[in-house]
Amino acid sequence: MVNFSLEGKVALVTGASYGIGFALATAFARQGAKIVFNDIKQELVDKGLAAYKAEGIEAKGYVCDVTSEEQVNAMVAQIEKEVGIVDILVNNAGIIKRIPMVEMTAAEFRQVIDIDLNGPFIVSKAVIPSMIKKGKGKIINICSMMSELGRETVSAYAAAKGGLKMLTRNIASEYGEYNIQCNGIGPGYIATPQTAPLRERQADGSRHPFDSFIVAKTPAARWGTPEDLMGPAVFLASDASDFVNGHILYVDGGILAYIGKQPQ
Ligand code: NAP
Ligand code: GCO
Repeated sequence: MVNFSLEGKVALVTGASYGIGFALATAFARQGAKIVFNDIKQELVDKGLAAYKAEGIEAKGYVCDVTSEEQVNAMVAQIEKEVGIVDILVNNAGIIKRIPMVEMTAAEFRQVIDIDLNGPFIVSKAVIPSMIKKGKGKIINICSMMSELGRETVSAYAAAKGGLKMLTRNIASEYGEYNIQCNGIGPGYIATPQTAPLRERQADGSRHPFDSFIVAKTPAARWGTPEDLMGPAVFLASDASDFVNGHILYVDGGILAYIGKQPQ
């Protein structure tokens, strides 16, 4: 019997007040998981709690910056005390800066690496010891098309997401013997606040050139939605994927397989 249930499991999704993280946490809750999430501002945690409540989900939210090992360790200790050991971790929190590399400051580059790569390291390091004691655990890192491809202006993000792909494989390699599975989800281009600038209508009401470009590059001929990621995430969070480890599951509508539609 294939088991996709998450009944009674504690799922921590970082940066999950809205966007992809919120969608994944909602999917986990519908499979029976207890949801805990964090954001860097109380007002966003409160906004997230209200949004979960509107979905009938009694989540618990914590103010925590994933780049702070002190804040992360305190949050995980509080979760273990108030809710239970984290069974499922989704390293979702992330930012992007779209700046030509030679114009990007070292501080801007470091900030993206800190949140998108150091953050998943810090949070994974905080939850793995209890997963080892429990004899099982699931870690899902939210990678990207930029784990495989580059493009203008996203050097820091691509470096971070490429590193996150290899961190995923290394956690799988180092902790697989403790029945911990660490996999990645590589979303394609998803309609969330993070990509809103790439979809903004032009002054004349026409589509953003990047919007048209992505639709032409995607066999599905559309942007993805956070809902498209729910099923793959439930699979990787459930017992159904216990023999899947170190894998990056691309959920991209086919972009990585496709040369792109020939211009008419
Ligand atoms: P989003 O809408 O910008 O949401 C990102 C979330 O991360 C926000 O809740 C944000 O909180 C939080 N966050 C940022 N820095 C944080 C920190 N230091 N500590 C804790 N939380 C922090 O992004 P999204 O589109 O949902 O993307 C979520 C993840 O998917 C990211 O890792 C992104 O790189 C990845 N991804 C997105 C796409 C896409 O097309 N949208 C595709 C592939 C991968 P604040 O609002 O307080 O900043
Ligand atoms: C960009 C986009 C992408 C998406 C995503 C694609 O500027 O190219 O923001 O990076 O966020 O990572 O998988």
